[in-house]
Amino acid sequence: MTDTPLLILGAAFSDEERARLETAHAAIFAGSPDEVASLPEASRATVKAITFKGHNPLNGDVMDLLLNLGVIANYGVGYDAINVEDASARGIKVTNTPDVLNDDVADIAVGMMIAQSRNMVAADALVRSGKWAAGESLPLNRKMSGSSVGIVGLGRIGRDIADRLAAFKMDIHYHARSEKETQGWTYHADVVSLASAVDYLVIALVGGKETEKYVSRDAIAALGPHGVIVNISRGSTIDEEALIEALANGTIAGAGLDVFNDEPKIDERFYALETAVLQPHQGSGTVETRRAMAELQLANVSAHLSGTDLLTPVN
Ligand code: 8YV
Repeated sequence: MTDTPLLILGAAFSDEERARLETAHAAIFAGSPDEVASLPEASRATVKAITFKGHNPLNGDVMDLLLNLGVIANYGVGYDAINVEDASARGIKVTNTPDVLNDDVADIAVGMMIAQSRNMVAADALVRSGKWAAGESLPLNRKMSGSSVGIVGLGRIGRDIADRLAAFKMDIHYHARSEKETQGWTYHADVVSLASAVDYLVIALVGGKETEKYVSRDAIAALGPHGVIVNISRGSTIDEEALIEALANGTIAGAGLDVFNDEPKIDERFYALETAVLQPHQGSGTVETRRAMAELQLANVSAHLSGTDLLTPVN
C-alpha cells in the first residue's frame, strides 16, 4: 500500500494546481465529496489531509469515511461549503486562504461599479456592432465619483473596497455587527437604513447560514430607483428572487454581480437583465492571486503533515 496522505477534492482544481499538489505529496483525487465513498477503503484510510476547492457541501458523513483525516485546507477565503462544526466535532482542523485575494476581489467590485454606472457592456456592443459608426448613441450615464456607497460587512475585503472608493471621493457608509474604527465612515446598525442612505450597496459579507438573505427584499427596496447593488460575496447573502424582480421592474438602477445561487447554473432570468453586469465568480481569478491561494493551501497541508502550526486556521 502506498502512503497517500493527501486527498485532492474538487473538480474545480486546474491541471496545473493538481500537478503542483501531486508533486508535493502522494495524493489521490475525487471530483466531489460524493465521490469519496467510491475510493478504495485502503486509500481512504491513508488520507491525513484534504485540499478542497469548489462549493459542493462537505459534511461529517464524508469526513467519517476518512478515519485519519486531520486537516481540510480550503482553496478560498470563504469556507461556507465546509461544515466546520462537523469538522471540529471530529477533531479535524479547517484552514482557508485569507488576505492574499483581497486586492483582486476589491478590484473587481470597483470594476463592476464603473462598468455598471458607465454602461460599458452596452457601450462596447454599440461600438462592435457598427451602430456607433452609423450614428447611434446611448443615453448619458450617471456619475460614480463623488456619490455615496454602503458597504455591507466591513471585514478585510470590505475595507479594501472602501479604501479604493475613498479615492473616488465617495461618501462611505457601512454596516457591520458593531461599529468599527474607520476614517470617519458612517455606521448603520441595519442594512435597510444603510441602503436608504446610499447610491451603491456593496455586499462583502461572509457566506453561510448566518448571512442567508441578509440583504433582504426591504433593503433592496430601500435602495431606490437610482441605486446599484454589487455583490462579490456569495449569492446566498441577498434575497435573489427580490433582486431579480427589482432589476426586471427597474425599482433599482442596476447591479454588478460576481456571485449567484447555484453557480454556474444560475437563474436564467439574469441573462435578460440588461442593467446588470454579470461575472462568472472570478473575483480572485488572476494568475498571481490563484497561485498565492494555492501556495497558502499547500503550506497549511504541509504544516499539518509536519506537525507545525497551521498558517491560517479557522477552527
Ligand atoms: C473561490 C471565493 O474560492 O475565496 C473565496 O471565498 O469565493 C473564490 O476565491 C474560488 O473561485 C474557488 O472556488
